[in-house]
Amino acid sequence: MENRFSPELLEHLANARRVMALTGAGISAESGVPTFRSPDGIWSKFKPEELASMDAFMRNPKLVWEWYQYRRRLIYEVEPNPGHRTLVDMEAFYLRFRLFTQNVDGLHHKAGSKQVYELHGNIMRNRCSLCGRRVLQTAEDDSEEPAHCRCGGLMRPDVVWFGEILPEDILSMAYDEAMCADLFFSIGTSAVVYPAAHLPVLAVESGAYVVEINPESTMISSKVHTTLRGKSGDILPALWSQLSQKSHF
Ligand code: BJW
Ligand code: ZN
Repeated sequence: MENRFSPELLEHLANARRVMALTGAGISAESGVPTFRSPDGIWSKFKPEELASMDAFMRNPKLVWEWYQYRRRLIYEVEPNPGHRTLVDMEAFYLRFRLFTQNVDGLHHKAGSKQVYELHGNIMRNRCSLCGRRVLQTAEDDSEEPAHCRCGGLMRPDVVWFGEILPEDILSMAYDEAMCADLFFSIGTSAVVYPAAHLPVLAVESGAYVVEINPESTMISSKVHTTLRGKSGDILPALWSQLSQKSHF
């Protein structure tokens, strides 16, 4: 097999002890889930401020609910791709591997990753906007507007909207991990949404070797050690396979 990756990168992969991966919408693109900011992404058809904020939900709960129902139907139909599956192999291989995702689609779990930290929640769960009670969404639920909780509050998707804080325990773990990692992957994210976008930069500043996998240049491309240009569903398996041959594991 052709040696596509630098010896330096393979050395880092072979010797890493603490590995962190941060994924974004791009890792699910090859599964058929649209990204947010690509030319044909979700935001090209909808304005985020009209849909992904509490203000928007309070203004027009039915519209926001319909948008989430549309996306849920799409996500129920799709399967993880080789990019997701390579992260399952990495979790099994490394002594300490932590996977943080901005994605709400649950595809890492579906691929078989055991421990996934979801920074922006999960689209298949709902949460009461008043008392916080959480309920799983069923595949059969084709409601056209949000239900009321038993407390009277409106149920909403259990995701993190603009202006809302991320789950504190998960964010705090992400910061700790980024500061201690010796190898960090930033995969399929435009790195424009904070605080998640700060994690790869923090990892660089804390001494990790940071690898970005993305077909396009992003806000962090000039700051990381290596950028692998291409689709994560191609790059991740190729990288892992080349490493396996090098290390004979
Ligand atoms: C491929 C590929 C392939 C294609 N293979 N790659 C500091 C500075 C400035 C602003 C702020 C700041 N701190 C907070 C803010 C405000 C705001 C923010 O960041 N705004 C920016 C837009 C400027 N952040 C927040 O409000 C956050 N809350 C917060 O900080 O609370 C504290 C606070 C509160 C109030 C005031 C101040 C502070 C919350 C952010 C929540 C984000 N929520 C969303 C929606 C989730 C629910 C849903 O899905 O509906 O999360 S927005 C959306 O963006 C979604 C994503 O998780 C997130 C990131 O997007 P991602 O994953 O990077 O996707 P894309 O589309 O942008 O990029 C895809 C990439 O894939 C591209 O690069 C492609 O090239 C690549 N790609 N195919 C690999 N095959
Ligand atoms: Zn309630």
